[in-house]
Amino acid sequence: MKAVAVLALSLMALAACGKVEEQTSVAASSSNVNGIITNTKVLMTDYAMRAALGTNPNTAAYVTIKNGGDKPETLLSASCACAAKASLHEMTMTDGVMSMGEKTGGFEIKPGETLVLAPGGNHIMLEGLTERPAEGQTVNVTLTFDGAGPITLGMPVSNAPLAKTGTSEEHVH
Ligand SMILES: [Cu+2]
Repeated sequence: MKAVAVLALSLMALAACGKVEEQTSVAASSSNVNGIITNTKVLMTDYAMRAALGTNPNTAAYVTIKNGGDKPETLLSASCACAAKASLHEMTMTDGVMSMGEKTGGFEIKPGETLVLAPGGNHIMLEGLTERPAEGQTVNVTLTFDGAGPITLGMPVSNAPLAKTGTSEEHVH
């Protein structure tokens, strides 16, 4: 019961996009990967969309992108038919207060480097949802790069995107 309560609390905290919680560090080792998509130079893993919560008009999507090419690659923009507006959001800390805002010019990924957009950090912001993405659905999000061009990902929708499943907790005594 205790584990369930903690999970529920963390979901509530994460549902508000502007609030950052430290427990989201597990995102990098996600088991909620729907596949790997490679487009010559960029490798995308750990992509997912957070399910629409209640009447919240906004949600977020996440992806990890590795630049396997020999030139810098910039993620310029994102788009989704599911929302009136999709943008790249960056988390910044100012005077101890975390806030999010649009990343002007996009995210540059140098050769061999990896861009992580994950819960609690930088993310794809989806504002003015025109549908209500729900757990278990797949929603297309298109990412546009300066070199690799547009790449569309079928993102799995989850109430706890990129979170580990809870089954391993059963072994704790
Ligand atoms: Cu945001």
